[in-house]
Amino acid sequence: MVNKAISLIGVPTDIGAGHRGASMGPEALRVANLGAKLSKRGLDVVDRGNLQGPLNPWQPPHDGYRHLPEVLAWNRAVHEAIYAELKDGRLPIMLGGDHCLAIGSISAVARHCREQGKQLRVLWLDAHADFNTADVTPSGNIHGMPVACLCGKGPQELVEIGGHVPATTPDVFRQIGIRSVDEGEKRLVRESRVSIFDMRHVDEVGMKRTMEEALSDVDDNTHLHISFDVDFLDPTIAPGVGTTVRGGPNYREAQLCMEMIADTGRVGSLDIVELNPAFDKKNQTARLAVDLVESLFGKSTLIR
Ligand code: B3U
Ligand code: MN
Ligand code: MN
Repeated sequence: MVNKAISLIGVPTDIGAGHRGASMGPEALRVANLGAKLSKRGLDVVDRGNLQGPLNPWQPPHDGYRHLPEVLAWNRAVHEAIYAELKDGRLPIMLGGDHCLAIGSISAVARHCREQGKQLRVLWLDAHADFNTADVTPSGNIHGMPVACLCGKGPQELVEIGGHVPATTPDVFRQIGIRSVDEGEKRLVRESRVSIFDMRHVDEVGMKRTMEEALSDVDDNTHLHISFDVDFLDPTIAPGVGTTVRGGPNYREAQLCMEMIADTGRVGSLDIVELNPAFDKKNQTARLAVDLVESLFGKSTLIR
């Protein structure tokens, strides 16, 4: 059974992104009624409001990283907030914000799992592998680097968030929906052996088999963390993100993906990131994200 005590934590920043606007993500998700929709499903939802951190100075990269001190400050705040909720026995949902914030959230989840003797699995739903390092990044944007950082490849201060280095290992990740990986990043991903179910795989075997494979070793001792980058979805249904990449899952594929994760009953924490209202139309992408999160928490189209 999924934990019914849910805490929403807004993290209004675009500090790691290549476009401004993901800082408005938390409010767009609230306007799309995320809290009320989950409450209606019988969940006990508390909105903790927003974390605070530095403004975006919009500077070019230094030594391969953009805004490293600010990214560090936001991620430290995220780590503490997410860890506190888990320690309190609650299920945190981080309302991003850009994907660099997953360094803080997942390092906190990993710390909690280590202390509780739980097996951590991270389902990384994204168009991108987010495995860049300073040496290979085309942009210096840290939202393209969180998986590498969590696996110990990155600037020391970020890699050390949460105290345990590395915070996680590549084998905890299952990446789904991937279709845009930079050249140098491809080599890193192959060397690290992160398990990737890219769109070619989804096209060939379908979402059903993809999810069966991605969830195959989930057991009663598994804590599932879902890191939902909204650019996972096809841009025709989800235009409200900074970096659209065509050829993503359509509505029904995305819905099945969420329903199959829900069926495990092992969801323990969630990030919703990269939603960018500045690129959206009438909040449709936020509303779609909320709809899919409802599926993740058990809303089902099943009749039988
Ligand atoms: N891989 C590119 C682009 C990118 C990564 N994540 C997003 N965009 N959202 C980079 O800049 O690292
Ligand atoms: Mn991402
Ligand atoms: Mn992405």
